[in-house]
Formats: sequence, structure tokens, C-alpha cells
Amino acid sequence: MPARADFRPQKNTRFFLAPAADAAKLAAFPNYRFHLTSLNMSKPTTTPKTAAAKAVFKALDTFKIETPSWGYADTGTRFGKFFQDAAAIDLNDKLADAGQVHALTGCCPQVAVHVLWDFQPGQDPKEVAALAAGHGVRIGAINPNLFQDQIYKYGSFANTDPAVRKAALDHTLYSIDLGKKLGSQCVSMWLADGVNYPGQASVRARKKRMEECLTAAHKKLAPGQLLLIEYKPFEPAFYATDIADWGMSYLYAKKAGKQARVLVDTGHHYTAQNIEQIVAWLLDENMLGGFHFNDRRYADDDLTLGSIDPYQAFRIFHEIHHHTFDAGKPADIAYMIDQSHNDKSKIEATIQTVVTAQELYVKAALVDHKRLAALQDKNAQIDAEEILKTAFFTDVKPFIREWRLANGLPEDPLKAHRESGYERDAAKARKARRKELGIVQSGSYA
Ligand SMILES: [Mn+2]
Repeated sequence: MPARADFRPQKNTRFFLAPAADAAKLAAFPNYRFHLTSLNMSKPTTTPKTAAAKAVFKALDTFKIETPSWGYADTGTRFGKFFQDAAAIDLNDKLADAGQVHALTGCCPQVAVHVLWDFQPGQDPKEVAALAAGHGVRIGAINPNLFQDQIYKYGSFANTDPAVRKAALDHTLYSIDLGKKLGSQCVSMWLADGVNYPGQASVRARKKRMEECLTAAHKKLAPGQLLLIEYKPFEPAFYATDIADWGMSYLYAKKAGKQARVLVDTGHHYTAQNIEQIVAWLLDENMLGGFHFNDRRYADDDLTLGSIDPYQAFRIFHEIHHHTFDAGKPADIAYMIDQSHNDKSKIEATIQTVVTAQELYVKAALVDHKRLAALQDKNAQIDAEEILKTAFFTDVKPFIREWRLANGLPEDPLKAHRESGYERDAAKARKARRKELGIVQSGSYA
């Protein structure tokens, strides 16, 4: 059994916090990014011919999805972690891996970051922006961390202690400022606040304190910056979570101010919940800020998008395309991935996720909205339902391959990644670097 001390330096249970590489090391670190020029590809001459191909091209030209920095690092469950040599050690590694995914898919120019896991105290945001640019990506959503520190035992914004609330607010304001300096639009707030036992706290008093802090954070937003408020029914608190569902997020956002929106994490629902209906309502109220995509079989499992229920993700995308058709313009939605790749290869799992997201988004774009509206007016339920099913079962892979070729991308991103040797080289280099930095990996939970 590993000693408890083996675990402590890692600071948190899910993610490995590595020391920052210094500037010289970052500069010397080889960039394994797959060079597209090395591919023997035909010139991008393909243009869409059929109506379906045109719809696919139109959808893919605008669809971008943000990958999470933590999806490239060693992660696990509350029972422990299994380490991978190729897992990212620090932010430079994470951005390099994100750059590889973007280079292969052309779909992921932004990377979501977690302030405590990715930024060193006092680190110059310009340096981070330059690091990202060097890997061909930008910094996307900023995620403050209001759940890791010991002071948050009884919550952050809803805590009874004004000093804890102040610490949480200060960290949030620091995160908002980081976002301003990095030119990032979204600040994603996930509050782990809640209580474990009935009678433990005043539900209404906690609500009021949460409102006050969210409103104070909103005041510091720059024009154009958005405060996304995520909800989750349970975990880590198991009796009452302070932002348990979309209605609570919606109310907090409305009270916080005009630049606050709801963030829908697909895993943060009870299994029977109709997520696409929530999405449709939020779209209609102009309150949908964005998504954290993942899939789950039981609860917040953080599995690969579409691995369990691809039709559900399709139905969510259908509500979005349907809204665009009715509104005449797309809503401003931040598509993000929030997954833990515990046992899959991290970069491969991310590519698989992105490709799946593209396929499901495109399938939903094939729905004939005009015809659907006519059928809905007549209550022609079978024919209306068949429109959705036909779109869902359409093989869109050939169209997506065409789009990739037209955009100078590899036809099969996963295959191209495997052939690039990126992962093998990264594993070798990172294994050596862990040794050099004295990083001791321990899979122990406690
Ligand atoms: Mn999330």
C-alpha cells in the first residue's frame, strides 16, 4: 500500500498537478504536432454537389467544439487513478495535445482551462496566450475552482462564513480578469456547494448568499464576457445541491445580470430527464450559454459523447438546428467537452468525441425543417418522427470525409493521429520528464 504522503503532493483527487515547466524547458520541448503537409493528400478541390452534402458542409463550417485541458491529463475516479505515460504533465503538454486534436479535426481551436490546475500564481496571461498560439490553439472558457480547497468544506458562495465567501469571490474575480486578459468569452461557474443532511442549513439563506456572490461576480465582467452557470443535481453534496437544476441556474443567471447564462452539462441530469426539452426552453428564453458534453449510463459518468445514447445528443442538436431555422440565425452557444478519459488514451478519446460530435451535429442538420413544421401542424406524428429517425440513421461519414478533404484535413483523424507517432513520442518524452522532475505517480486514493 502506498503511504498516504504519496498522495498529498498531488493536491486533488482527480487531477495531477504538476510543477510548471520553466520557459527554457517549454521552448526546448519538441512539438509533436502532426504536420498535415506530410500527408499525401489530394488538393482540396471537392465542392459539395448534392443538397445533403451542401447542408453538411454548411453545418461543419461553423461547428466548433472546445476541448478541456483536464481531458489530456491523468484522471481517475474517487477510487484512484491509472496513469498513462503519454498523459500531459503541465499546461504546455495539454495545449500541445489540444493542438494535435485541432490540427487533425479542424474543429477545436479553443481549449477550456481550469485556473488552479493550469495557471501558476502570478503567471502572465500573455505568456499562456503565446504558449497556446504556439500550439495552434487559443484559450477558451476559464473555469474557476471553488471546490478543491479545504475552506470549501461547507461550500463557497453559499458558505455561512463571510471570509470563505470573500475568498471564493476573489478567486472568481481573478478568473474573470484572466479571461479579459486572454480575450476569452466565457467564465464557467460550477459551484459544488450543497449540504449532506436535512436540517444542516437554511436552504433559503444559502440561496441568498449564492445570489449575492454571483451578482457581485457579474458586475466585474467586461462587455461581451459571459458568466455561465452550471447545475448538477447531486455530488459532491448528497442531500441538497445549491444549484441543482436548470431552473435554479436560470433564476440565478437572471438575478446576476444580462451577461449570465445557463450551462448545460449533459451528465448533470437524472437519467430519465428530457435534456433536449430543457435545451429548447433555454433557447426560447435566450438563456442557453453553452454545453459540457459527455455521456453517461448512470449518473455523472463523464463517458465519451455518444458512447451510450447517441440519439439523445442528436435530439439536443436537433432542437438547436430547429431553433436556428425558426429564428433565422444561430444562437451563440459555447460547445464544450467535459469528460474524464480515465482508461482510454486521452488524445484518441478526444478525437473520437469530436468526430462523434460532428457526425451527430451534421445528422441533425439534415432534418427538413420546413416539411417537419408542416407535419407538426397536421399532428402527423409518425411522419414527423420518421423525419428525425431518417436524419439520425443517415450515413454522414462520406460527406464529412468530403468536407475534410475540401479543408485540407485528413479523411480519418484517428487513423492519421495513430500514423503520426505523436502519442508514442509524447509517452517517451513525458516519461523521461517525469523522472527528471521527480514526479512520483501514485494511483492511491488515500
Ligand atoms: Mn461540467
